[in-house]
Amino acid sequence: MFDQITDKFDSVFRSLRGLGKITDRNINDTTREVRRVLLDADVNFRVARDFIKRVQKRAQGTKVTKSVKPGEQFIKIIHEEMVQLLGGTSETLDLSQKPSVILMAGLQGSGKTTSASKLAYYLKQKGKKVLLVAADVYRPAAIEQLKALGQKAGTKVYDEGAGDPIAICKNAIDEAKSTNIDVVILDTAGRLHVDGEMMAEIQSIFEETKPQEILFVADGMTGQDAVNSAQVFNEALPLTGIILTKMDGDARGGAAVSIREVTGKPIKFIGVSEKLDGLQIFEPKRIADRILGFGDVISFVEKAQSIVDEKEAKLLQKKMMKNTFDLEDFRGQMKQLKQMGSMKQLMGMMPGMNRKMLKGMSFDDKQIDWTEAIINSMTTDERHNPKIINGSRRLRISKGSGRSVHEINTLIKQFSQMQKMMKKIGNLKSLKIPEMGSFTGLN
Ligand SMILES: Nc1nc2c(ncn2[C@@H]2O[C@H](COP(=O)(O)OP(=O)(O)O)[C@@H](O)[C@H]2O)c(=O)[nH]1
Ligand SMILES: [Mg+2]
Repeated sequence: MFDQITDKFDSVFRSLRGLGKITDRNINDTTREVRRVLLDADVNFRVARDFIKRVQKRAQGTKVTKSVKPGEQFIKIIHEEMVQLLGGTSETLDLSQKPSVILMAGLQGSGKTTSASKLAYYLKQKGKKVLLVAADVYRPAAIEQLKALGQKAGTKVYDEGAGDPIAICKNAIDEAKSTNIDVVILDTAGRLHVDGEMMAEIQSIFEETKPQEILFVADGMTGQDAVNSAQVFNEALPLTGIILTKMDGDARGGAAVSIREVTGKPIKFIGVSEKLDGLQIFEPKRIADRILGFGDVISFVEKAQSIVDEKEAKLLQKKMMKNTFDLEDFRGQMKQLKQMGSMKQLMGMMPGMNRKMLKGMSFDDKQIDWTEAIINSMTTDERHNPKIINGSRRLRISKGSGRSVHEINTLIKQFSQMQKMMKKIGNLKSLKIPEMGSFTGLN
């Protein structure tokens, strides 16, 4: 996601960081560069222009205040403005009615059917009873596609085969009322291009069903085309939000950055894979971090949480507090780390990691294997109490693991430092493993 734009911002920021003073000259230089980065990423030119103006104005304001790191302050302004441009905070769905109706709108191939099913899956996990409605009646394959996806998501699909889409939607809502359904999702037909007939049809569906949510589904790969069609749909229908799909591809970022400002409507979700679980709530700060190359702490934590067993994590925490964390536990941690992917991938998600620097760095993932081999060659006693590992034991472990004595020394030394650190942390009795929710508002 956004690799190109991120790399370019990275180099702009690198020259900014060394800045001794904010002057008119470097404000102009920097904003000119930022503008070019945005335009290269296919950001709408008006959006780019206005963004630059806001950044310029705020940077001018900081000229007089004495700052320790003027460059960092400049970067902060760009970041804050980017978060605002993306909508500031994330917006949720209005599901206050029973049943609530969600209308999916968009061009053919944008991802309406897929997103409708992903939404159904998402809402089902939140305990909602969902009904998917096959209102794209023009291609039999479209109905079959929705039925298949609905089955996978474990939600009911309403269809009448080919028929009048408006009547189908109304009938489906009637059925939802009598069967205690919480949310009805209307999957409508799109065309390849904006077309009068399609607009008339979706407008009639809107008038007859009075949906609480009208979500415009846009293919994030298509850049400004997505923004232009969003604008047309926004004039025809009171959109309540946007779903930007295919963000797992090499989307340049132009649609994500422009669509909110151009339509005035929030991006509510992004599609990040073809699979049912490939839907994420759009969080402006998180996306701004990604675009600007600040790393993605949340993805990192999510990834960690998907692998780390919660019970095990609690146990480890206890051990840390009691200071009984030993090399055996350490080996277990290494294994989990390995499961999370390559070191390079993980480092890339860490905030503050310079992407260019990362590219040139060689992380040896074998290091983990070697460490594992060393620990494997120890006896249980040695793992529990590394202090007993004297010279002759070191030699034996070295032979057994095929690693040098020097490496074994290093590992033991690092481990004892780690233990010391843990002891300190363990003394902070209030240490808690944060719940996922508390990470979403990360600053
Ligand atoms: N990689 C990826 N593919 C997607 C995503 N959303 C939809 N697709 C694919 O895009 C194609 C068109 O999607 P579909 O839901 O049928 O579009 P519709 O015509 O608007 O209903 C399908 O092959 C989907 O699998 C996404 O977020 N990521
Ligand atoms: Mg479809």
